[in-house]
Amino acid sequence: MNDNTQVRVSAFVDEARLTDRLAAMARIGATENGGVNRQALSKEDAAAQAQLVQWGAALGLAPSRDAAGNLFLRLEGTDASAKPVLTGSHLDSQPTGGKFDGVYGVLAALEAVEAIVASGVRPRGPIDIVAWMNEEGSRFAPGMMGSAVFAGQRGLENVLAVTDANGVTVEAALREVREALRHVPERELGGPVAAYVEAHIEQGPHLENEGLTIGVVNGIQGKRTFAVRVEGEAAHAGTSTRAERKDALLAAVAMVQALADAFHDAQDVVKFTVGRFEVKPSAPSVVASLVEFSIDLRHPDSQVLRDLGDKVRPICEANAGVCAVQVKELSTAMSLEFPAPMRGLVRAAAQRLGLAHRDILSTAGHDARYLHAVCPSGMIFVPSHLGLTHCEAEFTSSADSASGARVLAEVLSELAA
Ligand code: HGY
Ligand code: MN
Ligand code: MN
Repeated sequence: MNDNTQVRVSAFVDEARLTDRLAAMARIGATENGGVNRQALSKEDAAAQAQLVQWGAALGLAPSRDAAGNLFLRLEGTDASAKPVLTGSHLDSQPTGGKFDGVYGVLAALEAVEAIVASGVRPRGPIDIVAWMNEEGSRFAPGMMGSAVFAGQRGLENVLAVTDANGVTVEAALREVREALRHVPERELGGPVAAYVEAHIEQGPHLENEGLTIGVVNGIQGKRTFAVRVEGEAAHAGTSTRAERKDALLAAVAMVQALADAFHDAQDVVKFTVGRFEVKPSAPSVVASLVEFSIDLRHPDSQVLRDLGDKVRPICEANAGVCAVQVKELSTAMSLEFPAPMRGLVRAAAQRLGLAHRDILSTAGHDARYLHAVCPSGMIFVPSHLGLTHCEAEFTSSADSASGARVLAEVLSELAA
């Protein structure tokens, strides 16, 4: 930044502009109950990316896309040789997602950069706004594909081969999105990054319950995800006896119950979720021949997560009975703590702006997990009304959205100085 860094770039954040853009994005993939269905690499995702590129163009930001489908908008600095500061989140949503998860971080980044431009302060290093490909992992599992490939934590080929429920590969879906954004130039995958900051909704009730505006995110709890496949035999519901059946549904139900019993803790810290449970042929008079279900297991203590996660396979096998079972671990990520200097920047900006804040652990996962492996990273939380998220009722107020963008603008201007 030049010598007028005392200019408070946050003063140029425009609450109405941010609110209008959040509302405009919410119309892309809008569901009838007030949420969004903008799943990764869908036409809605492509439309949201095109909208972001259009807003960036009005600001003179140069768009680019990498081979993993991550989208970037660059504000050039005065020193072209300096490593870029990255800021953003994701545009994809859950099938019945909310209007803020992910997209808030992308639009807060755009708002913060627009405030920096409006302030007249020139960053020394470039600032890249980023929309990571497939953070949510709903259509293509596991999530955080774009940031993991960018950070060299997952191979591009491995990701391109993943298919959705209809057998469409990430590679084929990426081609369609690339076609919709054919005017956006390609860029190298990865590359040096000076720092990464992600603004995100809390996805929990604590900030609102405590009357706070900003969460200084000190870390992200660990998470392990699995895909379980239980194979039995289809049989007639009226003529096949229990003794001769290989009922995949009853075996899968026994596995899920045994896992829930094993992971039950009185402190309610373990997070065990079976969100997807698919039965085939799913016909009322046919004994289930196949069940495929997901496991999402989380805990802030990495050793506990290791110990519990290592029980998944033996518990499934012990409850398979006469059926066959395959357990595949899709992702393994231990708990992490963001570096103190990054947390200090967020905390100091909140203090300067007179915003009530506290340190907070993220129990939700974020792309910042993978950036943390390659550069100093940090996160800024804003309150979620009633903690509601991954649902259509998700809400963050305009005032809180703007406050988060102000903190982000301050932090970015210091990082890119
Ligand atoms: O699942 C998560 O924690 C993130 O919201 N995708
Ligand atoms: Mn998110
Ligand atoms: Mn999410």
